[in-house]
Amino acid sequence: MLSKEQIAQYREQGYLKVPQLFTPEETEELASEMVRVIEQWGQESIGWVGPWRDRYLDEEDRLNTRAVFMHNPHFYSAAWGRVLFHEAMISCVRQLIDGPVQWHHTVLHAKPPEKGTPFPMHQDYPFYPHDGPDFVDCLLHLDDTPLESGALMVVPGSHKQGPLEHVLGPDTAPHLPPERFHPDRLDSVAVPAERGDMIFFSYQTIHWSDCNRTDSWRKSVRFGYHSTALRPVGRAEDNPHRIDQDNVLDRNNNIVVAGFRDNDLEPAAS
Ligand SMILES: O=C(O)CCC(=O)C(=O)O
Repeated sequence: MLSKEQIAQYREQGYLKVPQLFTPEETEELASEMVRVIEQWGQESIGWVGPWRDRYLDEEDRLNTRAVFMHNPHFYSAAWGRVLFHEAMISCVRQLIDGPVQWHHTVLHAKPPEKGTPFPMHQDYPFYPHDGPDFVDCLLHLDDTPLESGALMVVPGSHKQGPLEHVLGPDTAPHLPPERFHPDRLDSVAVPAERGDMIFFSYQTIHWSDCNRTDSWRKSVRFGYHSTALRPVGRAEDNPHRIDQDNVLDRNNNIVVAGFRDNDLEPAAS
């Protein structure tokens, strides 16, 4: 259970760290299963691409950072399927957003030692826009994550501005224009964490993180959950997150993890 103060912090600041939300045993199982998933199915890349790299990295690092991203670890590991219903995590999410809750995504962001990629300032909203604010990202730390390993940095209170215009396009990950939104221009606070800690943040909170310069991996997994009342917006016809015209619910991410989804959809036109 979150305290009133913790809930108030999330509402005011747009983020909240809950130390040791996962027990050491739970984290150990998830971390070792994730290493197995990475070893068998993972692929290294340089990380997010785009013009932002010129503004965040020196010439040598621009092409040499490393990252492993992995969507849907439950495709490979039952432990990662069970965790979607993790009682302590879901009970926190229930306190942060109204009504029944549905799972939206699970994604690993792993920064390998020494050259682990940074992330530019951005909101998560443009990655999966929906028609309301009740969308919580939950970042589970599978490793100790001190500042030097590229800990999460957030801009407190930035979620209150709502969705901001991002640099978009086929050759870039969505990011905020660096002329206005850059760590040199906009203050942010570091949220270092330990293995088993979880950081909750609104998908409208501006955040970023630096390179991992340590000699250890920095792996974290983001779960996205939202109110069942939210609908995806601004998605193309063929986008899997789009609600089907025949009132069939989203096929890919319609797992209700808390409460009951009432049928409030318009009847299909015959
Ligand atoms: O893991 C991080 O440091 C940041 C990842 C990120 O930007 C995100 O989860 O949207």
